[in-house]
Amino acid sequence: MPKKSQRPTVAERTPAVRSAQQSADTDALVASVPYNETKQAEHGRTHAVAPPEGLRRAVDNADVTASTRSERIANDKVGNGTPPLGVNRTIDTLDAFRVDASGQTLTTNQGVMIADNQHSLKAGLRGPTLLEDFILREKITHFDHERIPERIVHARGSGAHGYFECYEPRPDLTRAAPFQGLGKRTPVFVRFSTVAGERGSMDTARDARGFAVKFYSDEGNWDLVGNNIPVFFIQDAMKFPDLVHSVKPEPHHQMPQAASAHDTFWDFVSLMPESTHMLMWVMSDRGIPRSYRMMQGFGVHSYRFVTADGESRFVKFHWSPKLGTHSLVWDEAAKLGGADPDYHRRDLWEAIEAGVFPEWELGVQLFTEEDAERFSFDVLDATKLIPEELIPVTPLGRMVLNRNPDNFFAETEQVAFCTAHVIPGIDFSNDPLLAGRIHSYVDTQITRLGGANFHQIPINAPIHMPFNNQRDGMHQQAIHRGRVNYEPNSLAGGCPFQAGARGFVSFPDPVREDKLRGTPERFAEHYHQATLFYESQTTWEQAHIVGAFRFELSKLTVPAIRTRVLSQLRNVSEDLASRVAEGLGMPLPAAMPKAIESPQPPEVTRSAALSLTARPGNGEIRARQIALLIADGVDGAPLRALHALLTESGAAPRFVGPRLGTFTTTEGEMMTADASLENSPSVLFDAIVLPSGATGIEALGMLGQTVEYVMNQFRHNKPILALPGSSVLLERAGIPVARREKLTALGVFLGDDTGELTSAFMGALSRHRFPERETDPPRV
Ligand code: HDE
Repeated sequence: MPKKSQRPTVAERTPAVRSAQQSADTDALVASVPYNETKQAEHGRTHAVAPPEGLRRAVDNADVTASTRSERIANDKVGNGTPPLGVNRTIDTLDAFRVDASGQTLTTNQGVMIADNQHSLKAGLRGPTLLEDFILREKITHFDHERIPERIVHARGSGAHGYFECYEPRPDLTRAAPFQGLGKRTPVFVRFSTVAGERGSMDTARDARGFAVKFYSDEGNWDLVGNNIPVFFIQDAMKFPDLVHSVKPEPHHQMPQAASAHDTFWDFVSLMPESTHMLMWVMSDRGIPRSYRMMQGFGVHSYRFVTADGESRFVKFHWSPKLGTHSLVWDEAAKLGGADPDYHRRDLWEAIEAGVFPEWELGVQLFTEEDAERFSFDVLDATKLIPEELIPVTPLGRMVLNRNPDNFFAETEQVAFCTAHVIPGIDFSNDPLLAGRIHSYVDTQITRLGGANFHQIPINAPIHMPFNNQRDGMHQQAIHRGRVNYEPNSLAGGCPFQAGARGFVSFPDPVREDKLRGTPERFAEHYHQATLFYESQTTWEQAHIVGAFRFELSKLTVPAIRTRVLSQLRNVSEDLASRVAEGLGMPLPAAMPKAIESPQPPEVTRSAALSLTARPGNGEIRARQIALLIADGVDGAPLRALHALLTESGAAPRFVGPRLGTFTTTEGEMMTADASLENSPSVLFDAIVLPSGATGIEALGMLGQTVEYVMNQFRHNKPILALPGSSVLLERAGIPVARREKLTALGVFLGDDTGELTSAFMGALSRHRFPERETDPPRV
């Protein structure tokens, strides 16, 4: 090819000259590749683990790789006629896709201005509507197709944008891009979810929570699709459809919604003893988190970290919330389902809107093949965790969520996570559950998001530009320039060419085995870690587990399933099994026979890290919801002072009255209610304040809703501040007020000194709950 400087510019060339030049340069380009010189490098082990870069040639004349020589014709639609060489615009930032109609007129989808958006086109004012009304038909047709299939599991969820920040470069552990710079920030999108419920189901159902993080790294998208529980129900992907069918609403009548408390679920899990460990977690308070912001996340499976030198270690991922791990209590969760089905969605949204950005630390448990061999359990078994006593968690960075989506559908609904989305430095283990997931997630998007091009939807597109020879398909957004859609090629100078060792190279894990369907021996031990979990809980956490099993099993209609579950629980703990049996009024059956007679003994029988109390959090009360009850005749001054103090601390105090509107305080001032006892029941609040002022107290005391408020706050172990004189409201709710010190220790503050009470209350808020208050059954 002639040198660039000697060539006429494109404008100088006549069409005939351009055409001749294109042909000559094309021929020269192709001739510069007389044979496929990379062919030799496609064979042998050395190249398999360190593949070479692909064949390529520079192309000076853009006409050579163009689809058409007319590509320099410009207009408002095709652009300015500058061929986009080496660019894939479909990955533009979300800003490029945001739509805002400020100052704009209504148009059809074809950009035609709509004169009248009120009326369909009719033959006469009272006449028939005309088929030619393309405006009406376009509007209705689009509306008819607004919904897409919901996720088959994890349908209900909420998402937010943010970033992952690396503490320090860790090339010694992995070459994965997010871990390669001091303070390096990688954009993320996170979606939290429940598993079983449908898209409109309540947030507070007892369930595992999804914790899916998409890292938009500069080496491609990495999705860490985890849960708030470190283990799973099953060991092999083959059982996933059975598990999900059993927990979803029963097929004959589609009940119950978002609940595992029904026959089919317990029938299945009691025949699948490997689910016992996960059952313990779901029946614990982990199944009813206070907030997405206050739960841990886990990658669950063993993955691999791989360094640039090809060194690999296994890794388990842990997200740990800065606010600590906190949960609801069951009675509260059930009531919240009615009071605010969007409880977790609202909490996440409002916290981010308020600038209270949720934060988690990402840590890893790192272990070698040899460590894995030594353990009494198999690290490929997703029903087992690795106790932190065996392998501690190494912190690598933090994640902050600081931006709500613009549009729920475009971002949160259309985001497509996939365990197969890994980047250089991250690889898989042979966990058979993970293998099924690697297939499932892409597969499901093809139906859910309408075809194979879902990766081009803005929220799913990487920031690292994708180039390949995949073409066409439903909803293709890219307009691929040129005629080359295959590799190797010489007509496009070999581009796009393979990256060689710079790209993703699978860790060369040696495999030489018989082809068979089966499970390794160590997978057959089903109970040690369930026992470990139960034994590692505080007494109140154990009581909640007992209560949860009792509740769930009490909902079954087939007594024999209850019996079977009890026999399963006997293999976990005699204490647990007998307390659940007692609560159900049933005798204890014989323990279920175990799949393995003499398993290896467990290394750890108690692990402090498994209790929620291991992570109290940083004690901050920002974004916590506090109700201050008001009515005509309350003392305004102490309430206003407290309101100011709470606001200053970043909490979200709200005045709650018998109705909305204003009330007159004892000082004769007006006080406005932000919410009413009717529209905002006490379950929505983390704490309440009962006012002083005899008339106001009397007015509130007349209302059954006040009694309910106080009763529920007490039953749900949340702090209660009773300003002077208001202890009568406690009494009406059945709370014995005679032993004041005892109540103080239980987070109920009453007395005459407002200042003292306030400081005790503020301290109690950072503790969240006082489970010491509980009795089973509740006395209040
Ligand atoms: Fe999923 N899972 N899963 N899962 N999962 C889906 O993918 C699947 C499993 C998890 O916010 C689906 O895009 C199989 C474990 C989360 O969009 C689907 C198996 C863990 C989310 C799917 C599992 C998860 C999903 C449905 C067993 C914790 C929501 C829609 C082999 C580590 C992601 C979708 C989001 C979603 C399949 C087991 C977590 C059908 C086959 C274990 C957080 O592809």
